[in-house]
Amino acid sequence: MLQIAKYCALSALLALACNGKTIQDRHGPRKIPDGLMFGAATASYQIEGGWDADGKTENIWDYMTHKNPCVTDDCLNGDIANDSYNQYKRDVEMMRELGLDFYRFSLSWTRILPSSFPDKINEAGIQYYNNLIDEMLRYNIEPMITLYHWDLPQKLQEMGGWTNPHIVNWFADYARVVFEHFGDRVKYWITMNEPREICYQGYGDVTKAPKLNIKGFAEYLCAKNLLVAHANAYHIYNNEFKAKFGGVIGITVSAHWYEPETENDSEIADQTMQFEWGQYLHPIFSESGDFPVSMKEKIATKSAAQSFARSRLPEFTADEVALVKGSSDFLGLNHYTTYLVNNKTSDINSVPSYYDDLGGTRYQSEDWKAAASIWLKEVPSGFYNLLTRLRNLYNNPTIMITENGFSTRGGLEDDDRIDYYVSYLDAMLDAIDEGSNIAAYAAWSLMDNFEWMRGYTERFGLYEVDYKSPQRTRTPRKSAYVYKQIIRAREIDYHYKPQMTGMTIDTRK
Ligand code: GBH
Repeated sequence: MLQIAKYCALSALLALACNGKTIQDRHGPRKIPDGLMFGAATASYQIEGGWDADGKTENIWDYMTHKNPCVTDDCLNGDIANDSYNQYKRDVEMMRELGLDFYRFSLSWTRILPSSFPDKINEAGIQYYNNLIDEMLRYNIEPMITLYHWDLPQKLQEMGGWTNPHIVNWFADYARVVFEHFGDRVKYWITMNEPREICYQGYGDVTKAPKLNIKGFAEYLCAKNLLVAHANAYHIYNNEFKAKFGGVIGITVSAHWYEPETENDSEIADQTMQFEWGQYLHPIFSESGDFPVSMKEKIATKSAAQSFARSRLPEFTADEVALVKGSSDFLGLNHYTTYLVNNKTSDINSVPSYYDDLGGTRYQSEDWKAAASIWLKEVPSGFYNLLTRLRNLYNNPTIMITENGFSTRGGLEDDDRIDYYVSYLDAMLDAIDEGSNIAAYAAWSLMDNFEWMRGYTERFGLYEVDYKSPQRTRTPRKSAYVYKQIIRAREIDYHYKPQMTGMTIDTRK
């Protein structure tokens, strides 16, 4: 079978020429290897609502959107969102319709621990997650839980949040409560969703809560503390729960592929990847541990030239390097898109800052098919290239694709989303054929949800959500029928045309 995506991977130019052709050029259906699990993902603040229900207290997204509603594009927030706090049975019904093997969702810290700490455990919060987990298990759908998907307790933020080194204990205490309550039934754990987005966007920029914008400092303090906090949770699970329950635990990073514009740009492309995702993966998955050497050197050199007394990137102690190294049973990967990179240093970066420390310029080609989100273009060859790079860099780790997806402005006929999913799955199968060890794939998202600063203006769902209806009625899009067919047939049929009527529950479940 001709594997177009592979040839498209050769250069940025070829990628432009090849992108989008993959599907038409295929003939017969393509088999999915046995054992690969299919799922869909969501996150607590994006779907639950019930922001102050039954004892839950404010997190940083509640606080920020209440204080300044128009911080989001549509001035809306997650107070009600998809009302999954009440509609969870419908959510599980959708998982059954799709025939999912697993569902990835996250827990709201302040729903479980209203004081942020384990002095008071909120039984109503525990009950909600027990109900959801038990409903899923009734139908053989594996829960995959993310402990932290961005909704930090506001109280902890007021004490510095991820920049306060004490958070490594606060997070560990929260994690232990979670494992104690749900560990008997949940076998897949993710500590953090997307450290770079937490630290850079929230602390070094204004594109996520808490919008701290302390550039060139706060994002690096956050990175170090977050990695130690993650490692603490990993070791708690390993030492206190694993023998009893037998699950696995890892971390999820977001990783774009960065394609050098010309041969002369390959070094800056590599460094961009070291800054963007190597910063979090190298300490855990490399042989040596610690932040990537090139990153440490770049920031130390800049810091010295700027007359700082020490590098703005904090150092790990030898004990911390050892604690963090190897602290993941698998590599959780969120992948959406690709950028081109060149050496031209942009002078719009403030000094000091993460982007000034890194250098170079990133952009996307106008020829790539665009999603509704400004940052998201369809480049399946980038997925193949990224998976190949991760296989080679980190000794072929077990990878769980914990998010992949495409945004529209809404509507049930989402052929662009279908095209994206099919071509990205195809690229993933190319990497598997060459030896990548991929255990799971989750679509982002099960349903439309609160898209952070974009509010409800961008839609990622396999199911459309009607935000005007009190029940937040969910309706399958065309892509839901296609995803269901891929899971049921365990093959990609490039010519499958769904009827889009009579969504039923797969009898297998
Ligand atoms: C995921 O991040 C999140 O885990 C998920 O919660 C979210 O709903 C989903 O993406 C869709 O966005 O605004 O121009 O600064 C994906 C990685 C990296 C994508 C940062 C958005 C922001 C670009 N994200 N990027 S910009």
